[in-house]
Amino acid sequence: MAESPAPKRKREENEGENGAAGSHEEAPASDTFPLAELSVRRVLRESARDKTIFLHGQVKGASGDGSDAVVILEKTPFQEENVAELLTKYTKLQLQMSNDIYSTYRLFLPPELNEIKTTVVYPATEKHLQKYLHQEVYLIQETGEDYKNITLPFIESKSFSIQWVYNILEKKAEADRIIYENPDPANGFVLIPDLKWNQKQLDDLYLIAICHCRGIKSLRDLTAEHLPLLRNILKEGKEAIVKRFGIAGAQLRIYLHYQPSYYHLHVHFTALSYDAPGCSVERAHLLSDVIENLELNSQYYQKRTLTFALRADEPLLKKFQESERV
Ligand code: M7G
Repeated sequence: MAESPAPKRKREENEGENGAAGSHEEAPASDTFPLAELSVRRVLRESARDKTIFLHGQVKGASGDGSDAVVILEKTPFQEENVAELLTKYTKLQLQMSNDIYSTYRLFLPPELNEIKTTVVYPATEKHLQKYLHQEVYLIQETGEDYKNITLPFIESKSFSIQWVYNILEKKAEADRIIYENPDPANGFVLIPDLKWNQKQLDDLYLIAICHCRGIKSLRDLTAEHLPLLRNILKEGKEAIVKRFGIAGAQLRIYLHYQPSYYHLHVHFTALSYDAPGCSVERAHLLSDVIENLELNSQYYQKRTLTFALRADEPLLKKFQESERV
């Protein structure tokens, strides 16, 4: 994305306060994952296009207990303001081929200009391994009845822990990363950079708004009663993002996932120009549409059929197959 001068200025102004360049982003040594002790078991998924690899490993050695870990390595987008540095501070330029006016090279950079975003889930559960494993996908058309009979009992027994969500809401984790908060217990929320975003460039901007109110599992639970909460998230989330990052509401994609991975209501905010993972039509529901649908009919999301994809070995797919709904 070509950054307009205004957002760029915003980034620089805020770098010390919230940007990843700030030293507060570096975890204390005791919290650091022992990457060197990881033995890689298999590649779960890989994408040449996204320049990402998902690894399943196990930690051995003194600090590890042989538990599973998911490690995601990702080459990050270029930062416009650093490109000039890349071209002057490189350590080696190796010619690969040359033909007439065309040539290709291998450019070697000093480590500080060559970082890899690394996301760790440790200890990882079987469900985390499945989440990242590349698999065939199947489309489910879940009626309101299917939700009550199949999905709800399943998510009540088997969904991911949402402790990380409570840690954010209770300021036990990531408190210094909060971009905005409306503290109202019923209609308030916390806006925070998503795990997927390193905050170094705006091209792949990704934040999430997590509502304070507990017990709203997903889109399926929403009724007109939640309209004040949803309107707050839409309006105040946009205002906070334009203020902090200089990106206007019209350049944001604001949506909920159905199914989500974590069953505590949250809303995704991504840069419109960024093809964010999970923004496909079978998963993303624009918050503005959700609000209008609830204004038309309070029971909209209890009644209508919702479509989503499930991967081949997800246990929920098995439940739909057992009920002959796939
Ligand atoms: P989702 O729709 O429930 O699932 O979204 P998805 O991960 O399949 O998209 C949850 C969102 O929360 C995702 O965008 C995650 O990247 C993000 N997320 C997950 N965790 C465990 C954390 C976390 O610990 N901190 C933050 N800031 N974001 C997280």
